[in-house]
Amino acid sequence: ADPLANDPLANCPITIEDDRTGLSVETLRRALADHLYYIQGKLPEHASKNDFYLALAFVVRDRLMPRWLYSKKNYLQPDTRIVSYLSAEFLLGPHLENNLINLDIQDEVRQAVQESNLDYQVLIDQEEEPGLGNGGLGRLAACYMDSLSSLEIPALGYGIRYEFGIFDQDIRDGWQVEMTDKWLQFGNPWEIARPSFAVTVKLGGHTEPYVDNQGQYKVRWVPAQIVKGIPYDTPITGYKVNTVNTLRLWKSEAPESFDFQVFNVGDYYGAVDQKIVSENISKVLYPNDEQVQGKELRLMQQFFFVSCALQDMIRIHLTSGRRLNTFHEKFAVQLNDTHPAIGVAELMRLLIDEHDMAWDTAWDVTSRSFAFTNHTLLPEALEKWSVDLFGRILPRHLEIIYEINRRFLDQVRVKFMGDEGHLERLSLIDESGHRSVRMANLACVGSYSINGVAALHTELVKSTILKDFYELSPEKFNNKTNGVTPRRWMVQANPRLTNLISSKIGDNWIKHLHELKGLEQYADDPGFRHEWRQIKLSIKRDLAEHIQRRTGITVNPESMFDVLVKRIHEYKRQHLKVLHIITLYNRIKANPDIDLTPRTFIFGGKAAPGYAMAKLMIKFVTSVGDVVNNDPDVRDRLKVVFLPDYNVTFGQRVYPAAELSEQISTAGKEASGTGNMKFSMNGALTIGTLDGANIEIREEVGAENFFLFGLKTPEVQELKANGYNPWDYYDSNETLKAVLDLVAHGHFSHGDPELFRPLLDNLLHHDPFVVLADYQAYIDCQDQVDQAYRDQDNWTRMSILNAARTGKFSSDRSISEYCEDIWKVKPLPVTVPIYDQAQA
Ligand code: F58
Repeated sequence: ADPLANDPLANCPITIEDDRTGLSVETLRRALADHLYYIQGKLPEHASKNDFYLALAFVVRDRLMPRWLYSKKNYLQPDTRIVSYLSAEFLLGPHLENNLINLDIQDEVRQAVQESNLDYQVLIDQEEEPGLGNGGLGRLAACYMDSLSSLEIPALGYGIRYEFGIFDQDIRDGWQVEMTDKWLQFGNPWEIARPSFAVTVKLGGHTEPYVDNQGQYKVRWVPAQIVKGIPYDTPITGYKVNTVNTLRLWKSEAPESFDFQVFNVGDYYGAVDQKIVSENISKVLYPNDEQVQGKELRLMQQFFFVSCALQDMIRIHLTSGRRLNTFHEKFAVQLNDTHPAIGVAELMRLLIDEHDMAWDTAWDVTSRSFAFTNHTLLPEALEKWSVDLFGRILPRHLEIIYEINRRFLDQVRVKFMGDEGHLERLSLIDESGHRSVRMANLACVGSYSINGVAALHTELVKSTILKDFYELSPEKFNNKTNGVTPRRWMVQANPRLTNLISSKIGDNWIKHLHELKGLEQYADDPGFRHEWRQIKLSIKRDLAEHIQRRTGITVNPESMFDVLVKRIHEYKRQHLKVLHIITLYNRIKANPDIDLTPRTFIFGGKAAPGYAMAKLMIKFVTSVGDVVNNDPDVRDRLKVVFLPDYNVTFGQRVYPAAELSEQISTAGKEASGTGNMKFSMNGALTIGTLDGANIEIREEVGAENFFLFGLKTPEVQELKANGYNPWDYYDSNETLKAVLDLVAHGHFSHGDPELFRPLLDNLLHHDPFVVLADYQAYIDCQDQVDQAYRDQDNWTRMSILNAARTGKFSSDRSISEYCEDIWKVKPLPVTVPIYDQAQA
């Protein structure tokens, strides 16, 4: 049944402007007042900034609603193929301005807000960003949703509606302090609950065999607990198209019927406990990046949202009038890392146990549905679950995994006859020590495509962590270099640069980023360079003001803005950057009149709450900053700033203001990086190692416009294989020795030699990320940066060329490749009869 066939609006098109769809300034102004009055229930004189923000958000939401409804309607057409993006994280960032841009109503809304005597920027800044992700992986999912809509691809994102997203970070006495992120406390105008599509999810208990009424032997899962998943839908607008896809996030609740059962037998407190357990599942995002802990609740989260998603997809498929043996024709299901990999076993269970499908058919459907993206090479980030824990939560899935494994290993035996090593490594079960389920192996066996996120990363995946799978099924492996959306990271974040670019080459580049190439011809134009530089300077001034407000530190907008923002992790080497700062500081102390390029070092990023070394690295940055910023000899030539609570909103401020982008991970450790792309697009030059997508950025912008340093991946491997001894570097390098000794003597810790001892000990005796081995190369390269910055004209030229040559790093390019090579899905433009008839 087509639920919209009788849409009264469709049959009664709007031909005059009304308060829900009208776009004239007058109508928008009236709509704002209307929402304040009737939705917020406030008179203007009693309304808070937030009330006005919410009213405005509803005005905008109204205007995307017809597009959203007709995009949803398309999902239900029998032959619409849909991309289903499964991700435990979606780091969306604020919606309001993004939607204004995509709907192309920014000017009208700005004017209506102004005529309502309100400040546009104040309302925009009011929005609390949904921080439902840790870092790159979650943000990538958000960029990909944007591109899917902008490219008019029918897509559904599925994830978890965490009540508390990534913690808010405060810095007290130089240390990170975590606070809960109460993003929902003042209401979320961008979501619509859909309780009528709620599903139930089982957990725990045991399985038992039975014979069904057709005489078939089957298995029944008798759960210990049932939870309800309620979907909350958020619209994902495309840029200047009708497509508005849906991000469907699931909230866990206790099912009424279930706690009544307990209640009836008199166990009231038991019922309350149960309710708490159920609601806990979607309570909070785990704040670890690149490090997994085998926590029971985390497994429950993963299973919960994946089960909800697959049940929802099955409902959609059946509603569109098709049979389940064609599920893989309806949906291309992308696994964003191994977090949703349990979906392979869950789809098997749903098809076999709940929809009576035979194993072979179910496996055929399942293994043609899933595709898997790997985002990491770090061994500590590879998900494994102890068999005990797994069996306690998902007893039926454990049986199914054993059966998948049995059949899989039979095939492996044929291919690698007599080679036990292959069998051990390919097995879904790790039998060494405490037995565990290997989620990457499950994802590989159950997927028809396996991809890495940058060219180097994909090669390393094939030659290291998934080598055996590559040898077994090379045809499954492919690379999809990451990308970022120019709508958020240029148009929204950097309107001034956007306008300048569009004034020269038109605005087609926003949809076709390769067209930025057209800027190359202006790289030598003195007038254009001047404008380019003035814009950068004005943005730097704004950031300087923000830094002053936020940290009390005064920075010089004319100094070089040297930026390192990303999660805090040893492999990302924030400490290497600090060693550079101390090196410059020592030069000044030795020779106070030394001529060096004034720099402002801007750091930002969160440390996982349980990662002591990362937290100490934050303290290291802030402590060095305290000394350097206040030493009169420095004469403000160096300023070190750690901006608390780095998030999407702050990213939008900092990328446009940056002149030097720090991408200094140990070669072979950063899968891709995506911040590197955002900087480059906004005209920052990169200092970086040959790691992740840095390699491809350098290829695109030209080696002469990129500051390269450091060991290459094979060199790092070789160094370590030959017994790397960091102490040798300390011993033989006077400057490095002076830097580390200064720290050891407590110069940055009020004389306390203990504070940074763990950091120093680690560097001098282990140094797993070869910081000391790369130190001198980094310093030398930074000296070249210093020299290059002195020639402002040439620096600007390089800056323009960087922006002009980043076309490849649009997420539109990435998504087009996924669509063509993996998903086999084509654009499906959405028609909206309300508008189309009105226009006719
Ligand atoms: C990141 N991974 C990679 N993981 O580190 C980065 O190189 C890459 O550009 C990005 O993915 C997108 O492909 C990442 O952000 C996480 O945050 C996980 C969160 C959940 C636990 C395991 C890490």
